[in-house]
Parts: sequence; structure tokens; C-alpha cells
Amino acid sequence: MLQSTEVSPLIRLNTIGYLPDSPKRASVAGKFSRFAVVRVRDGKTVYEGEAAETITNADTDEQITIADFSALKTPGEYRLEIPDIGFSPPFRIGTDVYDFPFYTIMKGMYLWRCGTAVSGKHNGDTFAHEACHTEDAYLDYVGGGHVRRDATGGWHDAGDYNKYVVNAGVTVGVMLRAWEDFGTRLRRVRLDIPESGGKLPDYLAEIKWEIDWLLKMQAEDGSVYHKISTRQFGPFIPPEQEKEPRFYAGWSTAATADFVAMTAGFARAVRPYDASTAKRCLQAARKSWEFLQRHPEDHKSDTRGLITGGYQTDDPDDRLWAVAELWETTGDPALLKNLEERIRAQGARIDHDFDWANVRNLGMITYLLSRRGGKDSALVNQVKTNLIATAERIVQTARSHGYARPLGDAYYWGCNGSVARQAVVLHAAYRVTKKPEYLNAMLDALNHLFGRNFYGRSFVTGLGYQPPMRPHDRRSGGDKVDAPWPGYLVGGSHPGARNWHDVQDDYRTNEIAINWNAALIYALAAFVQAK
Ligand code: 9MR
Ligand code: 9MR
Ligand code: ZN
Repeated sequence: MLQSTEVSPLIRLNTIGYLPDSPKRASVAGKFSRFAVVRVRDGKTVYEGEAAETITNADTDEQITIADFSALKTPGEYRLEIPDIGFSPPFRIGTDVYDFPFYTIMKGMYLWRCGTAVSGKHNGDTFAHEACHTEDAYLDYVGGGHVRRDATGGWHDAGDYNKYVVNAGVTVGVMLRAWEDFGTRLRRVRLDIPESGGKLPDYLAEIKWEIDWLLKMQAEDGSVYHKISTRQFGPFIPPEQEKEPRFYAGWSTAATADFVAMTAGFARAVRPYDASTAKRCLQAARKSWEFLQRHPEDHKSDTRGLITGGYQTDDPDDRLWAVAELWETTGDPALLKNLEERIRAQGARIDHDFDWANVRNLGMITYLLSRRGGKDSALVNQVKTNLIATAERIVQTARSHGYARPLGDAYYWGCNGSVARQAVVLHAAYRVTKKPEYLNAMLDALNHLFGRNFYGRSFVTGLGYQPPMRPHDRRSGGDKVDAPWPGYLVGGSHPGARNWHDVQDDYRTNEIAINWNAALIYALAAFVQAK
């Protein structure tokens, strides 16, 4: 066949690789009739196939022809070879293909830690910073004068160093969902973090780093401050060099409700390992839940003077999620009644996609999958029907898209995170029905993010073929290492399918954020092998 092994940008597939027994499809933006799979080690052809269907892909304005090599199941490292087009990037087939990505992306969470020194190695480079933001934070904007009250710790939000409770909500919520769904395997995963070898599994220890900060965001009366931030977004310098004062922003009911959900959910997860932390978290959750009962109004944070991330959002979905987690942890029948009223009032909806502004799905799934008795079975059936309908819609959306993107042609700020987060609804539907289509659509999400996309590139720093090199990340832009900090999913193309720019200034498409990483953690957790 061809002489050189030059990679053709027209062949787009998962450049991390495929599980042996899963579907394996590449999207090719060019005409061909036959293709081969060749082994990297010796160039030997191990599989030959014919072009499958051609899809007119509207969002990228391309004719995409599919090369299907699902029948190849032998572990190894391969490339596609297509006459007159060229070679694909190399990729693997193996049961463990997602183990290192999972490790790296979880390590990304660790490297996001604030208030402490961090250090990690990747590809021969060391990524490190000294303890940062050790003076968090001042009460000036919440009526406490220029007085410091401890709010150190937690993860930086994104490419900026601020800390926002609402975005922590969907992040911790999705990570705890992964723990509930895949905990038996996640328990065994080693992350090589400072807590490794301690009483908590590494996965929960990493989440605890965020929870310990969140507990400091609770005020005396049970309300929860909305964020900790500088007055304005700061420059691209390492975090320990950022000496601008950081302040509390006023409480919000959305942040308070998310706090309830996170601490109640974490209490449940951590209870078998650490009863005193579980107790502390549950007490905190109850206190904030009681505050919310005294404050039924949707109260937004007063963030005047702190012109950083907003994360302002209506609270009915947050309150639903809060009571769902508190009920699941305690079994209190009054909470179940409250939850079911909210579910009815919100139409028992399962939303097609969701992010920080809408956490209803998390509460709905907790309710549906709960093994606790006393639920209204008619309501349970309604939720189940809606869940399956939404999962079917996601499967159809992926099927009719040239790159099998489970979010179809929706492109918005952070849409790569939403592509990965589709896995949460899909897996809930899988638990209820056991239909393999739902697992396959979860894999479609991973395939897309790791290279089966218009760019033929990985969207995760440090992983896969031609990953992002200039993310909007203050650590990456502010240190002396050429490579960006590893293990971060960038936000993704928008407003259209062809608007991603791997340029540091392009924070609209090339920033990184904890909520996007958490979604990818969930999708990967479903498939980690964890030997
Ligand atoms: O760098 C900021 C990024 O982390 C935020 O996500 C983004 C949107 O809120 O804002 C970025 O800051 C930009 C600011 O909004 C406008 N001036 C340029 C800043 C980029 O350094
Ligand atoms: O993810 C957020 C996105 O949904 C919003 O449209 C956008 C503009 O408000 O803000 C995004 O969140 C950013 C936050 O405001 C500041 N930290 C970085 C976040 C990711 O870009
Ligand atoms: Zn910090």
C-alpha cells in the first residue's frame, strides 16, 4: 500500500484506543472503498474492511464515511491505512486503555489543589507549584470588614484560581455519582496523592480535599457563601505569586442547596471508612437544609465588586438535588415527601444534557436508583420512562452524527464537558435496562473527546494525539515548562463545530474547568479496569 506512514488529518478516531469487545469506528472525511488495519510494531496488515455508510454531517459541513473495524479484538497497537488518504494516528486495543487516562485526569484534580504545594510528573516533565492563596479569604464584601476567615483549600475552578461553590456542586456531584456506580473498582485505584495509603480510598481522599474547603464556606446561620475570589481575573502567573486579596461573595440559595447535596452525599460515601467525617458532613448538610427551609425564596449572591465567574443560577433544581441526597443518606420519610413533591412540580424530567446551572438529573437519578422503600411507584415509573426516553434520544443523536457525538450539533461554552456528562444519564438507563447501546454511546463520548472529531485531535492535555498545547490555564501559561499541565479537558468548539482554537487567549473554547474534568472522570470510571 502506501510508502510513508504520514498521518492523514482526514482519518479521525479515538487516539487513546478501544476496548477489545467494543465497537470500533473511525470517521473519514474523504472517499474510499477499502481500508486496512496495520500493526505498528511490524507494519503487518491484521484486518481489512470496506467502507461502511456515508453520513452528511451538517455541523462540520462534511461527508463522513465510516471505517468499522469492530471485529478486530486482538490487543495491540495499530493504525488505519487507507489507499490515497493515508494513515491514522496510532491507537491501542486493550482492556486497560482507559486506566492511564483515568489516572492522569484524576491527577489533574490533585494538581488543581489550592492552599498547598503540589507536584506531579508526566511525560518526563514535572508540574509543580508552592502553597498558594494561604490567606483565603476576607469578609469585606459580606459585611465582616477587612477581617480574615479561613477558607483555604479546595480546587481552583478552572484556568483561573478562584473557587466557586455552585461549580463545585456539579463537579463533586458527578464524581460521587461515579463512586456510587463504579465504587467497587474505583476503591482499588491508586492515585499517588499525599493521602495514598491512608484510611480513605484515594478517589474519596481527592474529593475530601474539596469537601474540607466547602465546609469552611458555610456561615454560622447555615447559609453558604457563593464564592471566593479576587476582585478581577488575575494575570497568568503561578498561583503562589498571586498576592491580590481574595474575598467571600455573598450567600446564595443555589450554593447552599448544592452544599447540602455534596455534604450529604459525601457523608454516605465516606461513612464506611471515616465515621467522624461522615457525621460532620451530615450535621453540616442538615444545618444548611434547615436554613433553606427558612428561606424559600430564590436568593442570588450579591457579587458586586467581585467581577469574576458568576455561576448564578435558579435554585429549584439545586433544592431538589439537595433533598434527594439528604433523604438517601438519612431515610427520613418527611424528606422523601418533600423530594417527591419537587419531582412532580418539575415534571419528573430527565434533561437531555446538563451542567453547573442544572443539577436536577443528579437528584432524579439518586431518587430512581435508591433502594430505600416508601417511594411512590407511579412516580418512579414516570421517572424511569423519562430516563429511558432521554437515553434513547442521546443514542439516536450519536447515531446520526458523523462523529457519533452524543450531544449532536449543540455547541456552547464547555460543551466538551457535556459530551462526557451524557455518560451519567446513559449509565443510569443502562442500570435500569441493561441495554448495551447505552454503554456504547458512553464510549462514543470518549471516542469523540479523544480524537473522533473534526480536528482529529485529543481534547485532553497530555493524552492522545496532538492534544491541546495552549490551554487557557494560568499555571500552564505562567510556568517554565513547555508542555501544558496534564490531564485537563478543554471546553471545546463553539458557537459552531469548527470554532475551537488551541490558543491561550481563547478562554471561550480552550479553558479547562473542574466540572468538565469531573464529567470525563465519570465516563472513564465506567471503563477503568483497576487491576
Ligand atoms: O481568564 C478568564 C477566564 O478564566 C474566564 O473563564 C473568562 C470568562 O469569565 O474570563 C477570563 O478573563 C478575561 C476577561 O473576562 C476579559 N478580559 C480578558 C481576560 C482573559 O485574561
Ligand atoms: O462554564 C461557564 C460557562 O457555562 C459560562 O457560559 C461562562 C461565562 O459565564 O463561564 C464558564 O465558567 C467559567 C467561570 O465563569 C470562571 N472560571 C472559568 C469557567 C470556565 O470557563
Ligand atoms: Zn490557590
